[in-house]
Amino acid sequence: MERTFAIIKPDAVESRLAGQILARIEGAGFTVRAMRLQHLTKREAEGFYAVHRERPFFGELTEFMSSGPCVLLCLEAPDAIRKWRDTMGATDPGKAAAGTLRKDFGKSIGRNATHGSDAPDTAAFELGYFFRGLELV
Ligand code: 3AN
Repeated sequence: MERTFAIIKPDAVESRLAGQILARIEGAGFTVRAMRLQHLTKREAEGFYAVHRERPFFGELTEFMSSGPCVLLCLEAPDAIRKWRDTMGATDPGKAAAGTLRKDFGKSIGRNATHGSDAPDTAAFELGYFFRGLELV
């Protein structure tokens, strides 16, 4: 079993798509191990995306991620990190494969409905950034 960190981003929550996305998560075979609705501050979003600090879209990204509540999730499944990336689809919804969450629910490369860790080390950092050990038992 493996765990990964996922976010249902503010665009999807605002559009009342969180329930549909959660149904797709469970339908794909993930177990939800932790979940919380949270409106991030700009500073919290900047800390989360610190690896992207030098990217030209860092300001836009952190503004957007702190623009409204999102759903924070710990998902568990065999090969969860890769499986969740496959379920989300490509970063740009215009390039995402048919049947993926970003294809179906994403609006643009920034407003792309969901986030997922890209490797075991980032999953560990991201889960630890948002969830206490007690919430992940
Ligand atoms: P992914 O989330 O698929 O791993 P990355 O690591 O390329 O994608 O991008 C990190 C975050 O930055 C994503 N949440 C994505 O929505 C956002 N992002 C990527 N490129 C742009 C862009 N050109 N403009 C705005 N936001 C972007």
